[in-house]
Amino acid sequence: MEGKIALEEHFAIERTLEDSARFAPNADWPELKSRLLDIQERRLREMDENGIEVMLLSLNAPAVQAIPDEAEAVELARRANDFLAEQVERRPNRFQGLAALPMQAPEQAAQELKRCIEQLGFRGSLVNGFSQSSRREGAIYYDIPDFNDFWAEHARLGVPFYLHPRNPLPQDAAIYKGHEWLLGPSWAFGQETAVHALRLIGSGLFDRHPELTIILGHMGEGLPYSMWRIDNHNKWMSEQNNYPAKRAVSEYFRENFYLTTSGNFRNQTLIDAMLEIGADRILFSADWPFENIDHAANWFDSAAISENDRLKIGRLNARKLFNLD
Ligand code: GRE
Ligand code: ZN
Repeated sequence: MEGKIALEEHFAIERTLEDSARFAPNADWPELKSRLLDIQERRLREMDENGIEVMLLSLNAPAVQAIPDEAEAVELARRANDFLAEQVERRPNRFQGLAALPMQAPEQAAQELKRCIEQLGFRGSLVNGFSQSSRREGAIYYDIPDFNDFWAEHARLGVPFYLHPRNPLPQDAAIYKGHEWLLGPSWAFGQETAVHALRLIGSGLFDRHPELTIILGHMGEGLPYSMWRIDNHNKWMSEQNNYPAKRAVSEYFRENFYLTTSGNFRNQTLIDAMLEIGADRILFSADWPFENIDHAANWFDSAAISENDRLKIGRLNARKLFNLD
C-alpha cells in the first residue's frame, strides 16, 4: 500500500544515543546506532521503498524520562525538540514531530508541549513511560494529582499523547531477576506500559478530560486481549472493580485510546485489536529503527483485512487524528 503514515519511529541525538545501546548485542550496535542517527537518508529511502509517505518522529527511550535532574531533563527535551523541528522543516511532507516532554517537572512539561505544538508545529507528544526525579523516590506515574494541570493543557491543545514503553526500575523488576531476557520488548515493556495505561484509566483521568487521546504501541501492549477479563472480574462477587473512574475500563479503552501496529506484525493480534477497539482506532507503525520497515510494511500490505480497513489503518485514521492535510 502506498501513502502509509507511521508514528512510532525513533531517532537519537548524541546525548541520548547510549540509552539504546543496552538493547542491541555488541555486534548489532553499529547498525542500530547508524539507523538512530540518520533521518534524511537511509530512513527516507526505506520509506520510499515501502510505501510510507510520512513518519511522525520521536526521540529514543528512555531519554528524558530517565534524567533525575529536572533542570537537565527540561533542557534536554528542549534541545531534542529543536533538533527535530529542524529535521522536519527540511521535509515537512515526509516528516512530522512528536514532542519529548520533561514529565518529572509537570509545569515545564506543559509549557514545552505548548511550545512544540504552537511554535514548532508538532502533532502531539511521545513520552517514554514513567519518569524519575531527584525530588522523589521511585517511578513517577502520571495518574497522580501533580499532573492535573498538565493533562488539562494537553487536552486543551487537542493533540494525542503517545505512551511509549521503558523498562521498570531495578527495584520494581524483582520478578525478572535471573530472567533478563524478559526485559525490553519481549515482555517487560508491554507489562510496564499496560499497567501505566490502566492506572490512567482507573484514576478517572478520562472523566475529567473525555476528549483526551492516548496512543499505545505494539497493538495495545496486550490490553485488547485482556479487556473482557479486566471488566468482568469475577462478576458474581458483590465487590466489583473499585477505582475512582466512573465507568468500565473497556469504555475508556474504546473512547480515549488508539493503538499502533508497532513491532507487532501479526494477523491474529491485529484482528483481536480490531474486534476490541475497532479499525477506526488502529494506526500503522513500524517502530524503526528497532524493527525493520520492510518487515512492518510487507506484513501490513498483505494482512488479512479488508481494503477499506487497510486504508484506514495505514493512512486515513492518522491523517484525521493528527490533522495531516
Ligand atoms: C523502542 O523504543 O520501541 C524499543 C527500544 C529498545 C528495544 C526495542 C524497542 O527502545 O522496540
Ligand atoms: Zn518504540
